[in-house]
Amino acid sequence: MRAARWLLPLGGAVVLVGLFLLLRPTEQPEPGAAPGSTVTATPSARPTPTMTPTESPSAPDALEVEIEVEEGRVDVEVEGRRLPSPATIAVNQGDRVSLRVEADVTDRVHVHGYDLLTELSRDREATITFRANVPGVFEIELEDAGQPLAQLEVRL
Ligand SMILES: [Cu+2]
Repeated sequence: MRAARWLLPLGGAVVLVGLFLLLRPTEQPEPGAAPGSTVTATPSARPTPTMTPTESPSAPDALEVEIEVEEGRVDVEVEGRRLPSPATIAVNQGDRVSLRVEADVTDRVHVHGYDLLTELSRDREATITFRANVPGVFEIELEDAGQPLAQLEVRL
């Protein structure tokens, strides 16, 4: 019976210490990890999506196509390489194409589908630069003579 008397206050002390230890850790995280840190984190989340110089109009990455018409004969070169005739100029959708046509006649160059029309003559070559956005196969022709120069194939 004596032992029980000792145990009672001792047990009370253990409970108090236990409560103290339980309460301490719950109080610590509250002020520390609180709303302050989450609020300051969000504003810097998406910065500077403005620096993309890809759509410059003077982009030098255009595919160079040269067409030469002489005495009815047509030569087509892409990036300096001669295509077998009749020529099919294959590009990927979205490519920029720089088309230069020289001829010994006065006529107009017509890029079908894109409906681009440019005059040319013996002393004046035609230059047509465009972005091949429309997929398909289109004729490039000397409009007035009705003479096909090449097919333009725009692949997806
Ligand atoms: Cu035409």
